[in-house]
Amino acid sequence: MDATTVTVTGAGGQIGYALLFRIAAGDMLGAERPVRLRLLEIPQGLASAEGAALELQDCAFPLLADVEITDDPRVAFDGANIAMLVGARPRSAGMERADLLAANAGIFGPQGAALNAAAADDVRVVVVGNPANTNALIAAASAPDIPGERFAALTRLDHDRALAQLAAALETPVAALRGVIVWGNHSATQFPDVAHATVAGRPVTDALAERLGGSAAAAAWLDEAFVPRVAQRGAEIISVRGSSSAASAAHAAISHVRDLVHGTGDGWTSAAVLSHGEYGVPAGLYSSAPVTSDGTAYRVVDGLELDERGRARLDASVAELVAERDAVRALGLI
Ligand code: NAX
Repeated sequence: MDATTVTVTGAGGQIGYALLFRIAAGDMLGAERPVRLRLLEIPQGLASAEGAALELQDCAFPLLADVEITDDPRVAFDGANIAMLVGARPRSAGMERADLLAANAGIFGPQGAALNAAAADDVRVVVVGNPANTNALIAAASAPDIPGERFAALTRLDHDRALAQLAAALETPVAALRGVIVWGNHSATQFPDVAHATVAGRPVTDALAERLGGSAAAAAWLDEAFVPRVAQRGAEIISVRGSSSAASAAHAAISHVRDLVHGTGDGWTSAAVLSHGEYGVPAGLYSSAPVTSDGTAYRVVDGLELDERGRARLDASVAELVAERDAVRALGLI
């Protein structure tokens, strides 16, 4: 079987360290598929990526065909079938939102252009680095020859966090849950939605109402406990662990690509994909939605009902995405 070229940016960082070994082990593309890893770093991060490459070698992974490390995006994306854009500029003290967007446009614009010039015809891109949705927008805008549907921003971690919180509240295995959705931006405005979710085939809202003593109590738990817990879980991890989510983010990125290339089967998952206007989200934004894949691309599951509460929450998150897009436009970055 031909090797698949997987490019990981920010490969010397903590998510990179949790990601590379699982890709090389076959967790993402399958136990039959050889992989060629291309690791992109900035000069200060090269030594860390080189160290990870030495350890990859020491694992003697049967599927790992090759590892190349570079600080040149054109080299890193040469022939890339899968591009995982993890490296980003974090917010530093005193940085305004416009500065953060501009700094990241300075990363994701050139990377989009390099993807456009060098990647394989079938390239699929997932953006992990924050602000992920708008970074995906910038990268896609800089890659005019690559269909915008090939880009996505990761909201699978939010989706998995929502599943885990529900499973804990209902004292049920995660495997019994279906139909959770994360809408909007990968930020505190995201909307983890259970309106279509089921537990062992039964509406989650009914199961919650039974457990919590009525539908008003269930609605209050969703608004006051569930949604904020999921949306602010990243901050909770930082406060407990002392650094941001790494292994769980890497796992979510692996799951995102695995389900994209192997298909979602009979369920859906969540990813921030290019909007064509579904659910009133302005076309051209990358907004999280329920998605399925047949093994070629993620597509939005259209036609689900959004109640008034859901509509308001999605609108608020989309307003934030519109503001980010407008700020990037005002800076002449897209
Ligand atoms: P680290 O700071 O550990 O690693 C980032 C790495 O990226 C560093 O080694 C840095 O040298 C490298 N880098 C910076 N600019 C680069 C460039 N232009 N080209 C190539 N590499 C570059 O951060 P880590 O914890 O790995 O997080 C990476 C990104 O993921 C951050 O933006 C973070 O906010 C984001 N996250 C996104 C999540 C999601 O669900 N979408 C969840 C986890 C995480 O917060």
